[in-house]
Amino acid sequence: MSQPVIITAALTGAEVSKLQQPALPITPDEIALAADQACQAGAAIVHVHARWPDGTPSQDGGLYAEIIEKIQSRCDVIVQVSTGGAVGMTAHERLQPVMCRPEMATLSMGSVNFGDGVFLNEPADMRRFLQTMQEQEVRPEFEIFDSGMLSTLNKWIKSGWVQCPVHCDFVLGVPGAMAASVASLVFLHAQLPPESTWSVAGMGPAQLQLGAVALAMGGHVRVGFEDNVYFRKGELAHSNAQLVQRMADVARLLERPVASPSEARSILQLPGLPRL
Ligand code: KMH
Ligand code: ZN
Repeated sequence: MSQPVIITAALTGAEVSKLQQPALPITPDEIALAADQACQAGAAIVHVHARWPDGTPSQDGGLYAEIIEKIQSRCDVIVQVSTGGAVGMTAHERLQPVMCRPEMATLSMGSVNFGDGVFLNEPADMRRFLQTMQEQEVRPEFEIFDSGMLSTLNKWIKSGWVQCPVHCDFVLGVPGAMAASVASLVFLHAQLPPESTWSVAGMGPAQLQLGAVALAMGGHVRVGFEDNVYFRKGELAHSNAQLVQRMADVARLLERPVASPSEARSILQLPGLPRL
């Protein structure tokens, strides 16, 4: 039997608006409900961004604490907070959710153009993010938007700052970053550190297409409104759970069982809850 696939649901993101996707979860209650529904549909991890009630992206620690508590009171899903936040936020602002000690947090491995903006990740800030995650025992998911970012991660491993195995997420198709193509995925996959686990987050239609490729390659998959608001061309998805459910169905067709949160913890070697 093939290894179970970990499906991550990226529920909200920092860029998508309710105008683009009316079902976008914004408040802590909406995010917790969306996390629960995504978990029931097969997500083992939820990637969380917070928003203020008017939809503005926020990295406020109190808001994240409320979201995490509400998610955990509903289901056992692994909570992965964003430290990417939104373009233009300071590193100090972005790091706040790590202090809530979730099981996982993202760590973007370099700077990249991001649409009309620049997603800035200075080396000293990245090191501080890593150190804080290590101190707080929060497992990083290394976000790779371009190939130089994977070279940097390999250098960190060589320097002994990071121990293998690591978990990477290839974020493909952001305008300004690496294309959402099979060639990109295969190229990056060949440079992964030994024993790594990895997932792919394809933007737009590539969410389904590269997700299917990752399933065939033995990788894991991220779906959800942060990266794609459509179910198919011209038809909005009606929930994050719908996108998770479809990927879970494709996985089963390809004979990849869908990992529960506890199976995902064992694949990723996470110590598990409780965290206090
Ligand atoms: N919103 C992007 C600028 C992350 O969550 O860590 C960065 C991002 C990455 O979404
Ligand atoms: Zn994100």
